[in-house]
Amino acid sequence: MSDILTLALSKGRIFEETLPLLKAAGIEPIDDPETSRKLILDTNQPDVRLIIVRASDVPTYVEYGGADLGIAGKDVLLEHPNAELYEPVDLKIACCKLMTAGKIDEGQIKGRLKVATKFVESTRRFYASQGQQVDIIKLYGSMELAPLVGLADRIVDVVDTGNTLRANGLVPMEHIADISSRLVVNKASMKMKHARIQIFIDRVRKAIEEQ
Ligand code: PRT
Ligand code: MG
Repeated sequence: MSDILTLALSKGRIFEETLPLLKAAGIEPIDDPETSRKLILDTNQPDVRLIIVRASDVPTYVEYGGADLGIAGKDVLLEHPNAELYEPVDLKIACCKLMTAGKIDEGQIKGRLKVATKFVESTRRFYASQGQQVDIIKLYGSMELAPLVGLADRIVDVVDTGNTLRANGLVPMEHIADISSRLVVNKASMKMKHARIQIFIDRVRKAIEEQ
């Protein structure tokens, strides 16, 4: 195993909210991923690098050792229930709720409920726990559209302010899970690079407590 520590994270919300935590751990990226086209970002620490991946790919990179560490939303981790990963820290960033939602004026729904979502695994488990049989329709984005065009009766999505639902005539209905981002660690890295990873974890934990 190389001496380099590789941390996988996604652009946007997670990157922005992770920056202060990285800084507290003494790590500062040299390039800004929003303006750089590089997918591997060097940091002020020569032996620490960041890789920029799709939010939903973070567990895959970390599980298979493409990265030692990663930062992923719990919504994403819940879609990988069998991933071999450690999840040592709740970073308490990018917080939101996983919820069902539907049309304000949906009226009587006939037959089996159709639910559109990119969170197939969480949706399946939620309705199973309610003892309700539903048809799940897998989408990759713009879920809010599905009830408006009759593709589905309901959606399952992450909700923060609720503005996106409201703007599309939808209302949040059932609460499925509270979501925040988690630090995940590759199991082999945790053994082979234990001291360095433990220092990183301790610094991040301290930064969260101080926030
Ligand atoms: O874009 P891509 O498909 O690569 O992935 P992504 O959309 O999941 O990534 P990104 O960067 O948008 O979100 C990364 C993580 O941030 C998610 O996995 C969540 O854990 C977390 N997070 C926190 C959110 C939100 N808040 C959020 N509001 N992720 C998405 N949203 C979206 C939501 O899907 C909806 O379209 O924002 C809209 C709702 O927001 P409100 O404020 O209108 O309710
Ligand atoms: Mg997105």
